[in-house]
Amino acid sequence: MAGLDQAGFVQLLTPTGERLEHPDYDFRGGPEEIRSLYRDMALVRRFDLEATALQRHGELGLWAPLAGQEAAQVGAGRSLRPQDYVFPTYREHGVAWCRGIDPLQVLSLFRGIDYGSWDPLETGFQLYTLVIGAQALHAVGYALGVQRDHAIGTGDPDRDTAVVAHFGDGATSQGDVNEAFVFAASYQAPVVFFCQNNQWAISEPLERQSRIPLYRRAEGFGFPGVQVDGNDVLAVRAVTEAALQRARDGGGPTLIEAYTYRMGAHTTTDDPTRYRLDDELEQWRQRDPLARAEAYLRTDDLADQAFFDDLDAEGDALGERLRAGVRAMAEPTAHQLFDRVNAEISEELAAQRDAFDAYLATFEGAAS
Ligand SMILES: Cc1ncc(C[n+]2csc(CCOP(=O)(O)OP(=O)(O)O)c2C)c(N)n1
Ligand SMILES: [Mg+2]
Repeated sequence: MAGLDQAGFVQLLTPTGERLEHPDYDFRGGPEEIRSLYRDMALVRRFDLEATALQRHGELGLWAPLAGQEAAQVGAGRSLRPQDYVFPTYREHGVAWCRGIDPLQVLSLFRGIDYGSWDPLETGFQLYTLVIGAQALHAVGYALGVQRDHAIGTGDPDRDTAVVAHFGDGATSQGDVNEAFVFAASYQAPVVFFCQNNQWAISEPLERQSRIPLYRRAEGFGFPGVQVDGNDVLAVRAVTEAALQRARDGGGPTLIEAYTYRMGAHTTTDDPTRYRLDDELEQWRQRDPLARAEAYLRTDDLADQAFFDDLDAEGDALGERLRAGVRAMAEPTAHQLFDRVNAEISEELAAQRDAFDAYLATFEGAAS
C-alpha cells in the first residue's frame, strides 16, 4: 500500500495533534500564527471543494484537486518573503493563495478563459506549468539570474532572494528535474526544490519511481535533502523556512520531500478507485493535515469555538463568491486569442486576425 510506513521524517505535530520537539527544526510562531496557518488551510480546502463541485456542474473544464496537500502547500507558501519567486505545477492552489492570488484568477484558467490572469512579477508566482518537471529548469535559470544580480548573501532581509520549484514525486523521474539538480548544484543556485510526494503520479505508485526515498537522491547531486511530514503544517513551515534562508544566504540548493497524500483524484478526469484501495485512503484520512492542527488548537486551548464558527462562515462566504464569480466570467472572444500570443502583435498575425474578424462578421444576423 502506497507510502504508509514512514519513520524518521521531520514531524512537529503528530496525527493526533501532540506537539513534538526536533533537534534540528523548530516552529517558533505563537498561537496567533498557528491559528492563521489553520485558517489558510481551511479556506484553501474550501476553495478546492468548490472548484471540484464547479467542475462537476460543468462550470470548469478541468480541476486538479489539492485535498490532503494543504499543510505542504500552506507551510511552504507561508515561508516565503515578498521578493522570493515560485515556479508552481498545476496543483499549487494553496501556494497561490498564500501569494495573495485571488482564487478566481486560478479558476479562470481551469474554465479555459485565460492562461492564468495573475501577474507573475507582481505576485512572485509564475504561471502554472503542466509540462511535468519543466519548471524545475526555469526555476534554476531564474535562480542563476538572482545570483548574478547579487541578490543573495548580502544580509539584507528585503533583498536576499530564494527561488522555489514545486513538483511531484512522478516528476523526479523526468530528465528536466535531474538536469535542474545538476545545474543547481554546480552553480550553488539559490533554489529550493519542493517535492510533494503525494504517493501517486496519476496511477503510478511511488514504488515504481524510486527504490530509495526521494529526499536521498539529493546527496548524489551534492546538496542536502530533507524529508518532512507533509501533513504537518508546523514542520513544513520550519523546514521550508530553513531551506529558503540557506538559499538566500548563498548556501545553495536544498531538496525538500514533503511526504503527503493526494486524497482526491489526480484531476477530475481521473477515477482513482481503478488503481488504489479505499483502505489506503482511509488510513491517510487518519493523518489529515487539518484534523491534526484542529486537535492541537482545541486540546491546547489555542482557539475557542467562536474561531472555528467564524472560519466556517468565512468559508461559506468564499464559496458563494467563487460560485458567483465563475458563473459571471465573460467568455473570451476569438479576437482575444490573437491579442494574447505576443506582447506586440506582428503584421502577419494582425492580418490573420483581421481576416478572421471579417469571416466571423459574415455570421452576424444569421440565425443561431
Ligand atoms: C512531460 C510530461 N509528461 C507526461 C505528462 C502527463 N502527466 C500529467 S500529470 C502526470 C503525473 C505527475 O505526477 P507527479 O509528478 O507525482 O505530480 P502530481 O500530479 O501527483 O501532483 C503525468 C505523467 C505531462 N503533463 N508532461
Ligand atoms: Mg504525485
